[in-house]
Amino acid sequence: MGFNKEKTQKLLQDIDVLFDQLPMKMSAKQRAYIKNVVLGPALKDVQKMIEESRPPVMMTLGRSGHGKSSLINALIGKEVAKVNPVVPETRGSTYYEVPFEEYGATWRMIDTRGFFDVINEGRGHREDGVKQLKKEILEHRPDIFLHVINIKEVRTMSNDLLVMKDIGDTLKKENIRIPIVTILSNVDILGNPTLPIETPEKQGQIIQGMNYLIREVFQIEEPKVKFLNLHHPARGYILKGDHYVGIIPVSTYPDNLWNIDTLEEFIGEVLPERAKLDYLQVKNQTAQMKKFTTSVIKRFSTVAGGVGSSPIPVADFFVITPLQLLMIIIIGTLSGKEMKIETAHEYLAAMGLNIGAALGFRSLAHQLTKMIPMGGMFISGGIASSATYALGKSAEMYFFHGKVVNPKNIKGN
Ligand SMILES: Nc1nc2c(ncn2[C@@H]2O[C@H](COP(=O)(O)OP(=O)(O)OP(=O)(O)O)[C@@H](O)[C@H]2O)c(=O)[nH]1
Ligand SMILES: [Mg+2]
Repeated sequence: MGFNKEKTQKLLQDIDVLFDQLPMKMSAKQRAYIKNVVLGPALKDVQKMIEESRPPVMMTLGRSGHGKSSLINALIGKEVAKVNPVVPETRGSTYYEVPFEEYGATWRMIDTRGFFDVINEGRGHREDGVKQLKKEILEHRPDIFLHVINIKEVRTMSNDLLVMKDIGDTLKKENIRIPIVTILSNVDILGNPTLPIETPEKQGQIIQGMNYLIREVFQIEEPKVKFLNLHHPARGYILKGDHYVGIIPVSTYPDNLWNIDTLEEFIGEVLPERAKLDYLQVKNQTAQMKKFTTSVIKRFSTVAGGVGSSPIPVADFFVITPLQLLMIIIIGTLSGKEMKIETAHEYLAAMGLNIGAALGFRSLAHQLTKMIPMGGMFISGGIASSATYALGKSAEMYFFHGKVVNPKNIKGN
């Protein structure tokens, strides 16, 4: 199961429910303090992060028949866009609102009509076509362009580039920057179609195709190009340009998908922060989701540091414990666990802490302090913060990598 945004959001809105799950035995005053001063700010912060996230908006561009609709289907993992071998299939732009119910997430995909039609409908029409395309771009404000080019046609791309330049100029005037990922499709049927894509011969042809595009079509200088994967140069290039950010070869043919995972990961990196959560939770990408976790850990550590800004006696360390438990639960949730106290228990048990139902809250706090490095009788803000950070990192290693690492062995932030 993956991280479910809607469900998590609902749970976060109901602090009381979560709070009641924590093993608390304390006075009403203590309870109010923890709730309002300690947990409140941290929860609000995470809640805000989730609330502000929105569906990613991805727009395909490219000539008719080059594989725009096939790409959309490959990314979504099922057929939503019509695919047709001969007749231009996508006539006007098609807008897809793609719900992923199991994750409570949504993607927005706009499958545009082919450039080819736009360019070849005679002078007047061409202008109209590009104008229409620009109108749609400004209307939908995509986070990313997926420019699909059949790898066999890289040599005939000058018309496409004119359209791209035209679009680029318009966006510049409006002060909008939309990164373009160039996707070279049809690599499976490049050269000898019976050869598997991973053969050296085929990989060489793919690299040739990418190089041609870079040198002759984009005319980008070598230093601005980097391999996406050093061990597999044919998986794609990163471009250090303002607009063109990468070239990724793929096969979107359903029976012979290739390199879609590289593309998926790359899109995850290029999307703006706000659009990432909805995208990543669907793709369940550990590496990317961890970036999210990192910011959760930082936020919780900061709040813990604030609580300890007037030194608190070690004996009172328990005021931070709920905060830390909650952080562990949220990290577990981001990794795909359920948002409940048992998720924290699972981690603590793996660390060798036995959290039976009968265990009092103070004794849990006491056990936690033993796991976390701190000397002396008082906890300063700095220690509260770095201890919380170490605990978060340890929980992250456990939930994301199944590794048991004592927070004591984690160096500070
Ligand atoms: N073998 C192979 N065929 C592909 C690939 N991508 C697309 N095709 C085929 O090419 C044809 C056209 O693909 P579409 O995805 O419909 O192309 P499109 O860009 O959406 O075309 P329009 O909607 O007309 O603009 C279909 O028969 C696809 O199956 C690929 O990577 N490999
Ligand atoms: Mg299409």
